[in-house]
Amino acid sequence: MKNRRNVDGNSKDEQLEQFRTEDKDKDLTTNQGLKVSEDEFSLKAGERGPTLMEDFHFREKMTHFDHERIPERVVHARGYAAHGEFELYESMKDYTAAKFLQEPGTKTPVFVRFSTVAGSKGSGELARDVRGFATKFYTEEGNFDLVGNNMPVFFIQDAIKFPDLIHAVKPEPHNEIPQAASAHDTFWDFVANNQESAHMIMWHMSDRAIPRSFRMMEGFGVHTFRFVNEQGKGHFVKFHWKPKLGVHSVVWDEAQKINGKDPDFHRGDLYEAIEKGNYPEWEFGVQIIDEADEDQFDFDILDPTKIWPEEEVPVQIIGKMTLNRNVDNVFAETEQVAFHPGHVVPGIDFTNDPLLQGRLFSYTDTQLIRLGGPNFHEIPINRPVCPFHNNQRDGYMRQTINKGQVSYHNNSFWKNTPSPVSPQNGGYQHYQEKVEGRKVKARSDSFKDHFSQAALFYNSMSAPEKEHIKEAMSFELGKCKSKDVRQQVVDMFANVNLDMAQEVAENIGVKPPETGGSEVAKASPALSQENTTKTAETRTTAVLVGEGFNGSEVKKVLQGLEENGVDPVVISSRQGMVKADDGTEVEAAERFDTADPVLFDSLYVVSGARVDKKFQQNASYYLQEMYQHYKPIGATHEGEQLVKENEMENQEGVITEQEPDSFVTRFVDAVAAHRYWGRDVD
Ligand code: HDE
Repeated sequence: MKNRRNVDGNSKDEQLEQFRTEDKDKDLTTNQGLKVSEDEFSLKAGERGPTLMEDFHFREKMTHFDHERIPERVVHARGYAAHGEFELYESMKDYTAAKFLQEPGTKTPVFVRFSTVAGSKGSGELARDVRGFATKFYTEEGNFDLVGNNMPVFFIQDAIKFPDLIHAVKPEPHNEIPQAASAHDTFWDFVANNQESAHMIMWHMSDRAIPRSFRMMEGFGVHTFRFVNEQGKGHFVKFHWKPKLGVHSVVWDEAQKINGKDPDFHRGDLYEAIEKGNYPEWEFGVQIIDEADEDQFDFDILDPTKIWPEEEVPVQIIGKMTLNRNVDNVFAETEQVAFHPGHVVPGIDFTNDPLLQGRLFSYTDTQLIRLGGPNFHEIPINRPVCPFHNNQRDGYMRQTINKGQVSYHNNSFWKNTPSPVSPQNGGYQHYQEKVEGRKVKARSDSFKDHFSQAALFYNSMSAPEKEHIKEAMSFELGKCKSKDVRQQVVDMFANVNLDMAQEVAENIGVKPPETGGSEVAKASPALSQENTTKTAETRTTAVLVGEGFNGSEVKKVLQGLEENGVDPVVISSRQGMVKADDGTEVEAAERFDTADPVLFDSLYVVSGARVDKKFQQNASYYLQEMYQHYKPIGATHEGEQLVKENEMENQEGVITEQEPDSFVTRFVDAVAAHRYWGRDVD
């Protein structure tokens, strides 16, 4: 296989092309290339006799099938990925020597895998959970993996606690319940007894844990990394992905229903968006702190349970990532991709964040068991697009045929090649940080404030976001059987906000804490989703159309919605053509029962002159659900009557209007507003 030096946005695709195969219209053969004449019946001694050992075709087919599964990831098992490219806007030359961050306009191929953390490979995607956001940059200097999450902090400060955290959140070992959920005793017992989790729990209880779409999540490198420039000078850096569509979520009741109606909701959304050419985009941002300013903050900048508030350390936008191609084969690409925070390029280095340090060990180790040996870098999706040569040899499934006599260093036969490369010529050199200290198993005092930023987060939330946090906490703790755990947790969160803890305590039947509260009064507006980009682009609307609808006007509305980037899906009592009185027809892509209101962002009720009672009941169910979930509702023609019957006329975010053009304008604005939190739905 030829590797290339000049990397552009297509380099990875071209490399993968060598491994793709088309089976369509081909002869059926065994894996040895032998043409097969019969694939329905095994070889038997007589038509009703036993199967014979010599049936090599049967044995090969069955054995391969028997070995088809590999272990799922111990965390982040449920994931979905896509290809794309990263384009640099702003040179980072002053801060880093990384080649892909030098020249504005440079394009680097990327592969991104999103995931939930706790659930198994087949679990529902709308679990209340952190989302993985892992990006592999295939640069000309080797792969750089930014293995991040959609939340900027983490539950623990030291990697040695990771197995404990994951054991606590995974289904409980004695009964393997519950799947893909943190709402159970062991998780909350862990929280109460590991109070460094406080800040992350606030994020976990917030709307961030139930994203509307992978396309509408932020991504964070979480740890403090280090940029190192050509001169060897270092800067602390944090990485951010900011979605062009803004950061959006669903509400908890919806999330639970979506898990039943469409457990593939997030992957389906990403796949369809890419197939339709609505390529998701994120801007890439960096926060940079000078080494001299390391101690200038009221938190330790190496503590992974802390953010650097954007108002104190601005996020500089330096590039854009676009996902523009779905995978050809989920197992080959999405399942076999192996990320590792230790995959870095010259100019990017680590810091002493103890969580990051531990991750550097774990990721290779886990691939060895998951992918079955040390050659996982040869799997097509994992190969760098630049050449790689060393003296590592053999192992299970080795594919490279290394020619020649030498596989050691130093050697005279090959004049010491493959030879190390000087840092001036692109050889990786670890940052020469001066380190002194005793060997201790201890936590730094500067890592001991667990509540200030948890309070900062809560202070930064809008009123509805605060409500959601209290509801989420009440739900999760309400699912804990142990009253003692419930009590410990509310007592702990009294340190974040006393009112919040008291309200939750009232809900879950434990004693409201009497003292507590935080002295932190400041807020970081950047943390609230109320302040994010809002747009109607790519939002979906369920359009309920019945027999005898007003053909020409409704067609005009549907066209108007599409022109404004809204994606209408026509739903009726039956799939197929629905007839208007003027002879116009629209096609219902879904029936009431194959779709569901929780699967759409908004509702447009048309109804029709000849709809039956059942249609009206279904439409009322859609109206009620949409209303309860604060979503935009529009109605024209007979639909207006249904809105009246459901007592929703003139309510917030409910648009009734006959004139098609002005209906489109008003409805699109409502769709762009996303949710109407002012509705009284309790
Ligand atoms: Fe991971 N994590 N992690 N993690 N992580 C894995 O590696 C681990 C942490 C993250 O789509 C595993 O290949 C330790 C933080 C993502 O393939 C494993 C610690 C962050 C993915 C592992 C952490 C992450 C993983 C399991 C504590 C955000 C999925 C399968 C120090 C910055 C990548 C695998 C994909 C996966 C270990 C904490 C992100 C076991 C020990 C913090 C996005 O190696």
